[in-house]
Amino acid sequence: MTSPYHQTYAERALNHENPAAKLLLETMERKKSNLAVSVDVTRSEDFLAIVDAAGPYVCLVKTHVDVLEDFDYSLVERLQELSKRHDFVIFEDRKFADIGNTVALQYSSGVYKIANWSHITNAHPVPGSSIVKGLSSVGLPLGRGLLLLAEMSTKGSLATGSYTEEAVRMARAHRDFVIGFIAQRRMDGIGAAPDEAPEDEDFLILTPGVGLESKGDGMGQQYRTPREVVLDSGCDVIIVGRGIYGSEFQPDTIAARAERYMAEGWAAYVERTSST
Ligand code: S5P
Repeated sequence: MTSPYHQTYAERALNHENPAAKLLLETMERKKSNLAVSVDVTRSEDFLAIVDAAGPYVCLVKTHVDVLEDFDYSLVERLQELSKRHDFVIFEDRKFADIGNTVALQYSSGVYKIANWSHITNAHPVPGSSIVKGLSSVGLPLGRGLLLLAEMSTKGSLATGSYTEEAVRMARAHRDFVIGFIAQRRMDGIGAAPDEAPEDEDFLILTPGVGLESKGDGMGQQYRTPREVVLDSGCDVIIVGRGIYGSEFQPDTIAARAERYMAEGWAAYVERTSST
């Protein structure tokens, strides 16, 4: 069987049963974009302006709704409208990290009610597989998908070696809900004995720490180019935040930068899928 590295997003969509994974892969194929925009700003007005400007070029919008100072639930409705208009998937980057019972409450309830609107969310594997059980009790009936943080982009990250391997084993045991990883490279077969990894293993790899103009941010973030991430490391989605919205919220600049990242990410994917 061809490995996911060489398969097209459309081919891989057929292998996934989880609705959020399918939706993401189909959206990537339809829009010819493997770019996700990460929108980390504190004013709803800026947030919506960035999503609207970058929306046509991305397969996914990644949010941190808890940094919005003027959040109210109507923002979610606006975001959902934009998601329909521009055809993108929504990923709240909540990074859950608590016991099963607590994360189930944090996911379903409170101010944000993340499970109601976010197709995809993520969790740190640090509490063990009970975290997947807790989140899945809420998200699976709603057709949501979960990413585990198997690696991080930051300098000195502790998510390496056997921790990363355990994260992959945890995902392998919950393939209905865990659709892939936040990681810096492909994870298929990691941590499995040669006869253990299922042949059809296909995890989605969403990768932050992507920038064309800088190598880092002075606070531990490390950037690689779309080509390094998609072609050399075999990741599926490039996540770009400040590389797209920088320090200014000019819609023209945001659209132009998003278009550039989209083109670079897609060119790397085309090169990858046409190599043997
Ligand atoms: O390892 C990680 C995991 C995540 S989800 N490194 C990251 O940077 N992130 C997130 O990606 C981070 O929380 C931020 O929202 C985004 C990167 O933003 P940028 O502005 O540095 O591109």
